[in-house]
Amino acid sequence: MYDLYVANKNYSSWSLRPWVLLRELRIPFVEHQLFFGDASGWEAYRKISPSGKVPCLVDGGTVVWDSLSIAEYLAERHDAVWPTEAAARAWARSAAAEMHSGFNELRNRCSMSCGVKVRLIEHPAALDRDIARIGALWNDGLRRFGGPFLAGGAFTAVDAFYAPVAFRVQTYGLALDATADAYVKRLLGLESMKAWYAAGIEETVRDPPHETEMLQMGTVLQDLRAL
Ligand SMILES: N[C@@H](CCC(=O)N[C@@H](CS)C(=O)NCC(=O)O)C(=O)O
Repeated sequence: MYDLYVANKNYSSWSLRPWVLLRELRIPFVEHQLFFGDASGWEAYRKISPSGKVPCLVDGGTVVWDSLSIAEYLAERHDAVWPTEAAARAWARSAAAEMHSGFNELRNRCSMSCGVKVRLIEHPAALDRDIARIGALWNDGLRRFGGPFLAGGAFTAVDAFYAPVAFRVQTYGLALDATADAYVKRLLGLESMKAWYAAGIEETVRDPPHETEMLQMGTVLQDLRAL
């Protein structure tokens, strides 16, 4: 049985990736949750994960401490993590890597906060470029491999890597074309995503740095989180 360490479901986009992947592939795991701001919890966690960051997967004596590495580790043990067809697999890996190492403007300006609706104060060209690229990439995958998921008929790791973007689109009301928008709705409608969201809005712990960052970037229109 795998142990997966994640942080606050409201905020932690990196944690969501392996969590939603494991859930969608029906791979059993034990979840351990840390909360931002709980200094002693994170201190203890550094003895488990060398980077001290979430997510981290522990499989017996093996520690895997990065979301992309976790996907690859799981792929060595479970068939359905990446598409079976080589061209689809290459596309999916490239798209997941693009998310892993890019889209900085989207990531910095629109930090994940599932339970909140925000109107951005500024909408710079760099953000439009990130959103346009994501829309084009999704359209390409959906058309090339026939959907309803990015690399074909099944949810794979590439969908897990873009799952946090679906929450960002919902929070910040980001405009996408109809095909990309339908894909966001498809992701948000997955049982795993609904469970993550429900747990996220039930969280009462607030992380001041995340809240401050969000308020610097936008105006909160609606806060659906439990008090
Ligand atoms: N490249 C890492 C990034 C992980 C990451 O930045 N995690 C953040 C939270 S979402 C974290 O753990 N921050 C805690 C800290 O920096 O102390 C991955 O993909 O797993």
